[in-house]
Amino acid sequence: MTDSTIAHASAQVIAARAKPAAIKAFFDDATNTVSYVVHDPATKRAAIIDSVLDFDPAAGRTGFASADKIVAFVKEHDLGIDWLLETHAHADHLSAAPYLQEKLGGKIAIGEHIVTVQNSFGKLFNAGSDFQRDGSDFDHLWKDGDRFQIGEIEVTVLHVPGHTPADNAYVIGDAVFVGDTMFMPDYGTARADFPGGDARQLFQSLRRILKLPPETRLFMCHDYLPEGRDNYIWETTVADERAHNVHAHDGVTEDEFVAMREARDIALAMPRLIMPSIQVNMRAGHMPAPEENGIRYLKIPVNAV
Ligand SMILES: N[C@@H](CCC(=O)N[C@@H](CS)C(=O)NCC(=O)O)C(=O)O
Ligand SMILES: [Fe+2]
Repeated sequence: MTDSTIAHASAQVIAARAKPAAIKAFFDDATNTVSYVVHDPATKRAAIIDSVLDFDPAAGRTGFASADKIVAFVKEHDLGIDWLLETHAHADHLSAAPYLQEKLGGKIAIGEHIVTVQNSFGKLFNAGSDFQRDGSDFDHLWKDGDRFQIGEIEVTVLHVPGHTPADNAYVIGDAVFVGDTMFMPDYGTARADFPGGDARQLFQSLRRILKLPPETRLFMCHDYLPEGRDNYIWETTVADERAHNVHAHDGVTEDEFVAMREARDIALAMPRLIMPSIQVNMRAGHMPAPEENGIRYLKIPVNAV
C-alpha cells in the first residue's frame, strides 16, 4: 500500500534542502528533554517545539529559567512565533507552551488523538466537568497528513502512535522532529508502556519515519546518555538510524522489536514527574483551576497506575 503522506513528505524533504529551516536546540538537564525553535530565515516566522516548564515537585513550584532562554533567543533573532507545537502529552516534564504563548504569541497545537489521552487521564485524575475532553484546551489539533507553512517552509504532520496514542512527528522542510519514537541510534527507542502505549504501533510508526529519504535530518525529543557516551546529542539522519539504531535498525522484525520493548519496559521506573506532567499537559500546559482558597492543586492517585 502506498503511503501518500510519506510520499508527499519525501518530496518536501528533497525540495527543502536548498532552503533549509534554521534550527536551535535547548537541552533541559533536569528531564533530558530537547526543545527546539525552528524558523524560516527568509521570513523570520517560527515554531517552538516541546518547551519545558521547570518544576520542583517537592516544593510544588514552577520556574521559568528554561522557557526564558527560548524567549531571549526569539527576541534576539526578532522571530515571529506562529506555533507552539507539542509532539505529545509528555509524561516526564511540564509544557511551557501557555507561558511562551503569553510572552510570544502563537497557537498551541497537538495531534487530534489527544482526546483519547484526555479521556483516560481525565478518569484517572477524576477531573471535574471544567476539564473538557474534546481537545479544546489546545488552539489546534492536527490530523495525519495535514500540511501547513512556517513562513515559506512546508510542514507535513505525521501521526506516529505507540509511545502514546497521540504522538506526532513534524516534518519541517528537510528536518523531522520525531518526538518520542526513536532516540539516538546508540540509545534506541521510546518506551511503549504508558496508558494507551503499544510496542507494535511504535514499531510501525518508527519504520514509517524511516521511509523518508536517507539524508533526512532527524531531531530527537530526548537524549538519555547510553553507556559509553558522555556528551548529549540529538541530531541524526534516517540513514544513520536505519543502519545503527540498537533497537530498530533495518532487519529487526516487528516481533523481535515488540519482545525487546516489552521486556525492557517492565524494568523501567515511572518518570519522576509523571503525575504533575500528565495532569498539566492533558490541559495543554495549564494548571487545574484553583480551589475556593485560590490555590491550584496537583493530585497523586494512590496505587492506581
Ligand atoms: N528517568 C527519566 C525517564 C523518563 C522516561 O521514561 N522517558 C520516556 C520518554 S517520556 C522514555 O521513552 N524513556 C526511555 C528509557 O528511559 O529508556 C525520568 O524520570 O524523567
Ligand atoms: Fe514522552
